[in-house]
Amino acid sequence: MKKQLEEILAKALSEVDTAADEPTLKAAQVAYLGKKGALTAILRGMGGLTPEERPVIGALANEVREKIEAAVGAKLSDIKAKELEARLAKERVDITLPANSKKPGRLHPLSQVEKELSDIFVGMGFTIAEGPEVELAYNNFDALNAPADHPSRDFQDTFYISPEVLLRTQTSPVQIRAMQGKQPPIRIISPGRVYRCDEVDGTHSPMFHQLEGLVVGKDISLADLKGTLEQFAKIYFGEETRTRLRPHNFPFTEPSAEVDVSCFVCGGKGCRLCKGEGWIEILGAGMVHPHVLENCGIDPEIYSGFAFGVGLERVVMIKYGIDDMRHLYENDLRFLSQF
Ligand code: 2NM
Repeated sequence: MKKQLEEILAKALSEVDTAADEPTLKAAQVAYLGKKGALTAILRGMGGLTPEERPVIGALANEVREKIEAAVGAKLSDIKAKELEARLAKERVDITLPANSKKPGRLHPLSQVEKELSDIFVGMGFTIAEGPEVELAYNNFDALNAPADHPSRDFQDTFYISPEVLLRTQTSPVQIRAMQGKQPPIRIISPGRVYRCDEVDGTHSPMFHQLEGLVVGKDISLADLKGTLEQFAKIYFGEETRTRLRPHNFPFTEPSAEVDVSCFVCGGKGCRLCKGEGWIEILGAGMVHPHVLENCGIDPEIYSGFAFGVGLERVVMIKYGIDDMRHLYENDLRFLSQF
């Protein structure tokens, strides 16, 4: 019987040792230590032993059981550790791989320029004002001193909704609303969409964008206008930029001017961008006409003001050398992703 026990121990230890996974190990455990196992069968047969043999074989059988149990326990931890190791190796994440990058979106170049210009004027103390794109003809024309027979009022140039209501042709009605609602001092800019009944071509669109500015207060002079626009031009186009005013005519300003900046590409020598002129026209401006102030309930004997307007499409096209305005509206990512 002793020999049998020793054989069982040897076989059990070898089976436990070669078990590669938990089910095989459990099967070996049951085969030797289970109710119908080999060791249990031996213990059951101990009734036929002599009283001298019984304690010796009993002790040996216990020893064998303990050894098998210990071996099963050790092997189980071993298998668990190996399984964990395999899982960790399989699920390993390589944190040195570059991230799956998502390309962020961006603002349309028109919106970028609108923001750049707005930021400069906000930095000078201007507040951003907004108003409706569907406007009263009064705010768009009459209050701005445009006589009933002024060519800009022509049905051919303006989208009328009714004789009294239209799509604004400039953002000046926003300034009119500001002056109607408040006594000076006023210092606002009004960026936004405007509409004119134009055929689409490389330099025209029935919808485009403007940014206008208005300052009204006591003793506001042409010097303030020139100084403000000069400062703006230096910030936007570079410190060396010079500015000049050329006489012009608008119904809502007197005097009126077109404003040129020295070419930021050639510095004034003459190049392709400025067409050999050395200057680039960038703004319209002037001193607010006394009639306009009066129309808005502001006394022109006490207050004066200046105003200016810039076309944003024009600024974008000059800044980036874009030759056709239609690129700005076609939403072609091959174009837009360059900005
Ligand atoms: C321009 C050019 C010159 C202008 C005038 C006014 C107002 F309401 F004060 F009369 N707002 N904007 C103005 C003046 C606009 O755009 C080329």
